[in-house]
Amino acid sequence: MAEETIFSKIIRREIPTDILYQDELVTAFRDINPKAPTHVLIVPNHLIPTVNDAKASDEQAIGRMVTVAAKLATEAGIAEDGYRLIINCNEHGGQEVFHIHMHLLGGKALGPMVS
Ligand code: IU
Repeated sequence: MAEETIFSKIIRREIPTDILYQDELVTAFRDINPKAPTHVLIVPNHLIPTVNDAKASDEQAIGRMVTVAAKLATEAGIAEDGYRLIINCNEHGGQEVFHIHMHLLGGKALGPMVS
């Protein structure tokens, strides 16, 4: 069994967090250390440590992460200008919290991806 992270506590609302959206599959909340005017994390409610651990049975939750990101981008008024979705994986990807999360970043021109 993978070890829970702080995100499980956020999902269960055991830690005060700015939760923007929650349903039976995913939860979205503001990143505590925003890197852009809009910086939201969208996570599956059940623990999947990394993208490498994603199974066919996780596809519904992972797909929901994308549609919820688009909904939140629209609500934030950044959909038309555009935004970036990122999922980091393991050390080279810069993953720090081992519970899959999609970053929704926008509200300014982010420029090209860094190498
Ligand atoms: P990463 O993809 O694992 O590198 O991103 C982790 C993100 O989780 C990072 O942007 C943190 O600011 C964010 N975060 C958070 O929003 N709340 C927390 O309690 C913790 C990390 I720990």
